[in-house]
Amino acid sequence: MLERKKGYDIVTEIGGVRTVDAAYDLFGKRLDAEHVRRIRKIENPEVLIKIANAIALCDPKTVFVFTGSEKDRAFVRQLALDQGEEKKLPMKNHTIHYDLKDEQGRIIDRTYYIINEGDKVSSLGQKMLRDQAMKEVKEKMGGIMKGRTMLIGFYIRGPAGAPVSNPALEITSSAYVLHSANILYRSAYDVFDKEVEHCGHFFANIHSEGTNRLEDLPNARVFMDRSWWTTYAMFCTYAGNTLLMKKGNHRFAVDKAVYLSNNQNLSEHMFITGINGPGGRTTWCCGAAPSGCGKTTTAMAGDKFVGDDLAQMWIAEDGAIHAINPECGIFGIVEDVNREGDPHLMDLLRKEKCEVIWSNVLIDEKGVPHWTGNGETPPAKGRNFQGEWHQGMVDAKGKPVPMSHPNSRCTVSASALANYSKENENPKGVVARIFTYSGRDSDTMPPVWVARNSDEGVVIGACIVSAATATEVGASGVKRAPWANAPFTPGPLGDYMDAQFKFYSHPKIAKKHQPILAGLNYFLTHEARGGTGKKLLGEKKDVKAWLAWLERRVHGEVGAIETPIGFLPKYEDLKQLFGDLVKKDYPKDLYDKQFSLYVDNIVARIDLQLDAYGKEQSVPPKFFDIMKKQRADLLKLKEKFGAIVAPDKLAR
Ligand code: SPV
Ligand code: MN
Repeated sequence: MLERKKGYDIVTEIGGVRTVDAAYDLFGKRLDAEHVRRIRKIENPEVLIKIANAIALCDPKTVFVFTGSEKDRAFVRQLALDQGEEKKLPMKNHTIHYDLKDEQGRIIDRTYYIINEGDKVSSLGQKMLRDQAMKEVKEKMGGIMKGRTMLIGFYIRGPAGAPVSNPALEITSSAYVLHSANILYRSAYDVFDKEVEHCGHFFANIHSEGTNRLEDLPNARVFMDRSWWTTYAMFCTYAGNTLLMKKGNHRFAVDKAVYLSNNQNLSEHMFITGINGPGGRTTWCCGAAPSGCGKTTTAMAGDKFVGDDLAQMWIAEDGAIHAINPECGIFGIVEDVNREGDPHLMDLLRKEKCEVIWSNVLIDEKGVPHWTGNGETPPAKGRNFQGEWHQGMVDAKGKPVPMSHPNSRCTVSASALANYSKENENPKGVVARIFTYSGRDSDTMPPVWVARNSDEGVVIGACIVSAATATEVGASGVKRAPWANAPFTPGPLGDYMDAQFKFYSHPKIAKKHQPILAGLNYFLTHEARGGTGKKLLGEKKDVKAWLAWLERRVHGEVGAIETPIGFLPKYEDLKQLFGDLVKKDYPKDLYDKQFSLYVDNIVARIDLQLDAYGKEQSVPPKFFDIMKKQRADLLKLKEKFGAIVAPDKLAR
């Protein structure tokens, strides 16, 4: 359950502005004439009151109302340079931003949902009661913008007019944050009132980096108020902690889909990409993967790029699942981005194509960015996320300091990509037919498999596991990563799972638009399949073959081998697709390694999930039924064929 507007709105409680007149009064005192004129163009009372209270809380010296004009965009870029948050690089419109060396990812240990007494939150999230959160916000954010400029931006998460787009305010003292917002989101100053009226709500985000010293980091907080759809972030700069229009508001969109959409919306941590098929058709695919597991690369492997991080879906009147990307840019990890695997993204990074905000990479003496895995010759020295750097450098514990932080990023506009699709601007979205789930799984699941029905597909999503990545500060080991969306799922996972079951089996979905749900895994190693070493069995570019196989499968053009975990591709089909699309041979022995069922591993994985979900509240019984049936059927196979079952044994 989710109760909107329960308890009090913290910023209003602290700021004390409760009427439009009081808001205007405050604007008159705090804004210059031009910005009063700008803010007066906004008429929605709740928006005006929220902004006035943010000003009252943070106490900035000046207030800048961002209209989205070219002139305003230039102002924000310049301010980021003047405030020292970004530095110009020799390549035109490229800048570098550094986050403090101890804030190179999301600070999950200092991130909280603000809740009311009795509210249930996900077992994977931290919560704080409203009164306590108010105390912290007041203490830590009171007067935090003294002597500074507050920037106020109006955006829409998604194309204007789409039924699941959400208007959002970004209020910050960081010009880097607003600059990033201007690349990643659609500015909506002119249509903000209309969009708020259409949706009946807006998301609000208030951030200040404060003094931004290393010693401030213990005081850093990320708060998300589920009842008032407002976020607060302080003493931090990493965009995943500060540009809360991204993952902060994604969490609100997840709540909205799970609790308020009648099972007709989903909000997912998924890319959206179009795959060209025979006869000139395009089939749209959405895919989930935990942060740092190749989601951007998979999106780029498509022929028509829409988005690489977030997807919001709804079942439309035509009986199809439509999807939009709430964003219009990429905040992408650069590690391992290279010519071979990511030619389109490389073009933006290495040629003078568009604005790029680099973060936390190495800048050499000539002002050129470098990062680990770029396939180029590394420089001897330079400056990176932790200061001066040289080849062979080790930290105080003797550990090598990498050239770039593994969570180093680039912020670019998606429209600059050679494979960008204008469908990203279509308020009707794209009709999505393929949904994939993947993780960083070195030893268990095959590169691609398709669920036999939507319920089994939901279970594939529920069972993603992944090696920890650098996107969260302090994370290590192998973790469960349900739907790759659990870090952004505010409510109990059982509620989320129930919403997934109901969405994908919704009677409104027409037969001809029925989607397929599939698992993907790029990370099987030689050592897990009888060889030696941690080298991967596949290559990045193989993704094209897996996606193409799914494209043919959803159109009923390729057969499959039925197994207890779902359908596996047939060798001949893959061989053909590898030859045509990846331009390489696909040997049968590689197929056997990749697609044989390693029964003991899969059963161990099922047991892990049964155990973990057994401890969660309100998990639909269907989940346990499916897992137990798969387990029993796998053990039957083992009895008949042994612990390693080659796909040919199951082919009929
Ligand atoms: C991710 O980590 O999933 C990202 C970047 O997309 S962040 O904004 O940190 O969430
Ligand atoms: Mn993400």
